[in-house]
Amino acid sequence: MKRRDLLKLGVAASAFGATAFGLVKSVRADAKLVLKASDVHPPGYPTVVAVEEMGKKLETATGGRLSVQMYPSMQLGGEKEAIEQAQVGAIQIARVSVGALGPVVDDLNVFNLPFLFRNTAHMEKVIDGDIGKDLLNKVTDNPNTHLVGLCFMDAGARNIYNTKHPITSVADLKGLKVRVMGNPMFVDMMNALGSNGVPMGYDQVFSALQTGVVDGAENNPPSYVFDNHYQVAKYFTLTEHLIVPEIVVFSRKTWDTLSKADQELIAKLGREAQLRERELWVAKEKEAYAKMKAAGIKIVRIADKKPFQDAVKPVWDKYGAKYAELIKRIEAVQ
Ligand code: GTR
Repeated sequence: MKRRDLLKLGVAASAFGATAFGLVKSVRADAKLVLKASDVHPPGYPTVVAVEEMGKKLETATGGRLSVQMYPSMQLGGEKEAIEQAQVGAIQIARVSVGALGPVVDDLNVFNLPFLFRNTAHMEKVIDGDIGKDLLNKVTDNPNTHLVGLCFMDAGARNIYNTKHPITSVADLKGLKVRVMGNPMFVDMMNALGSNGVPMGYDQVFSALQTGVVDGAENNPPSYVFDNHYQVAKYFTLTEHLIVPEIVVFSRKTWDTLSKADQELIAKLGREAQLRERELWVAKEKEAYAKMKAAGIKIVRIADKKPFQDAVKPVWDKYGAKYAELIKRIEAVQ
C-alpha cells in the first residue's frame, strides 16, 4: 500500500473512532443552541424575568453557546400548548402552573388541593425541601411526561374575582360561572363552592370575562392586574383558596441531546431561578395591590375561611386519599 493510501485509511479510521467514542457528538454539542421558553405572562412579570435571567447566566457560563429566547405574553398560546410544545421539542422551556401540569403528572395534583398549605411560607418550605425535589423527580423520571422538572416558583395565593357583585360569603358564589384552569379538580372545587367551574385556557380568560362568557375567575393579584382582568372584573375577594406554585419544565427530547455538564448547569440555574423569582414576586405583589387601589378595586377580606374550607370538603373526599402519604408529609413541614 502506498503511503498516501495508508494516510487516507488512517483518517477514515480516526473518523470512525471519533464517532464510536462520541467525539463527533461533542463537536455537535459545541454548536450554538438557543433554548426557546414560553410564558403566558407579559415582560416584567416575575416568572418571565427569572427565566430570562437564568438564560443570561447560562449564556455567560457557556460563552454564548447556550442561551434562552423568551416568548412571553402567550405568543405561543396558553399553558396546555406550552406543555405540548415542550413535549415534542418545539420549545425547550415551559413555565406553567402546577394546576395546568397536574393532568399530565398526577403526582403534582396534591398541590392543587384547596387550602392544602397553611400560607405561602408553608408552600415555599415544601417546594424548597425534599417534597419539592421528589415531585420534580416524578416529572423527570416518568417517561410518559417527556419532560424534565427544573424548578418550582412562587405564585402567591389565588382569590376569586367577578363582574357581578362582591363576594363576602360562600352563598354569594351561587350560580356564578367562574373560569378555572384546565384541571377537573378545580371544576369540582368551584362546583363544591356553589358556582359553576368553567375550565378554560389562560389565553381566553380576559375576553371571556369581557364578553360575559364567564362571570368571574380566580387568580393571584399580579395575574389579575398585569393580565388586565381587573379592568373588567371589579369585585375581588381574598379567598386564598389555592396556593399553587408554578413549575418550569424542560423538553426531554432536547435534554437528552445535552452533555451531562450542560444538564447539571441548567439544573443548578433552575434552582437559583426558584429563589430569584421569589424576590421578584414579593415586589410584584406589592405593585399589584397598589394598582388595584389606584383603580378603585375594593378588596373583600374573609375573616373566617372556615365556611369556604368546609364547602370544598367533597374535593378532598374525592382526591385526598390518593395523596394521603404526601399530605401527611406536607402537613408536617413547619
Ligand atoms: C397564573 C399562573 C399562570 C396560569 C394562570 C391561570 O397565576 O401564573 O401560569 O396558570 O394563573 O390561571 O391559568
